[in-house]
Amino acid sequence: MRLSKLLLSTAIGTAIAFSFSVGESAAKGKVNLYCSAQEDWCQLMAKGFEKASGIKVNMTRRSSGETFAKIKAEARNPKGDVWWGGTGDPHLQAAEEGLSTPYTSPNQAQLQGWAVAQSDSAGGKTIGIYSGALGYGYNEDILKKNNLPVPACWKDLLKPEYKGHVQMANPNSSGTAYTTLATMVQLFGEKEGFEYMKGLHKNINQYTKSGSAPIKAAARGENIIGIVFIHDAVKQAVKGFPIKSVAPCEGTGFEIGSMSLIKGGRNFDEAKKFYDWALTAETQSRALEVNAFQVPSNTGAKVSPKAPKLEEIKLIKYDFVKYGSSAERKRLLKKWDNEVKSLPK
Ligand code: S7P
Repeated sequence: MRLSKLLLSTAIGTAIAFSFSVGESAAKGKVNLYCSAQEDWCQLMAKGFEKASGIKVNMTRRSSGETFAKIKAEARNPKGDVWWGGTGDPHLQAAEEGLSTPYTSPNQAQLQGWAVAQSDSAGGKTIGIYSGALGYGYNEDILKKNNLPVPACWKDLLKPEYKGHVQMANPNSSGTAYTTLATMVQLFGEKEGFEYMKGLHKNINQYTKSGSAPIKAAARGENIIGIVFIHDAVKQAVKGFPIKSVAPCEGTGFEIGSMSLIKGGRNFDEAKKFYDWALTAETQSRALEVNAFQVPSNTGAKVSPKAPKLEEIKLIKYDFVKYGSSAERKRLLKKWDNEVKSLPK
């Protein structure tokens, strides 16, 4: 296709994608949104779409692994229409297990290559909406009060002096924690990666359900170190809590936060409208209103200067196809349950 023709078709596509938002306050319909980002961002997305489209949004917020399990349990009688947010691995697993539907948005041309690659690897059944690096954060005040050293690496978290001071989520329910497990396996190799998780287990005070809970607990002074996405630690610091974030010295994994249309969803047309709207630069720029500092997938969306700079972080070559596959995710979670979670502290 010649460039002028390509630009024309992109412009027409974008116009179609936006047409519903203009003067459609009278539009009817509803969409059931399953949301796996932070509660405040989920609320903003739900209200923002209602305002832009006139379509009613019923939003339910759950962690990534929990949402995957819910969609799977409801497969014969789907109750959700669109799954927005959460780490990409369970979205890929949903695609492989036939729980989501392929769709190509007219706005796809505006996205970063990594967002489209996520879609391509799943036959168009999911798409990248943001990206962010894994790391950890700590409460600087309590760390000092306890005379603890400042950690800088993953291996630092194994030190006996941190016993009872580290928190992470359970990788079965949380996408953040599954990313942690898959990162250790890729960074250190499977044998050493599991030894690392076993060593870490000795220092863990609690496995939470939600991925960002450990850093929220640190912000409240109820925990010292939380293994989370770095943007979730920055969010607490921006709120004024004494939280410092760490991009571990050995290197680290990252997520491609994703969105999928749920197969058999009863409000498919409304779900597609939400999907198109969620990919626009304008919608993605609104993340900054709730201090969500992930890297947006739309190339035109605003990025805050406070956001972690992925190009300055030593990122591993995270294999999303392998670690988002149904067999590998199930295998690693079972192994973690059997060999790590069951160990005494
Ligand atoms: O919105 C922040 C964020 O960290 O939450 C998502 C996360 O998967 C949801 O929490 P769980 O770890 O409990 O699943 C991330 O995708 C996102 O960056």
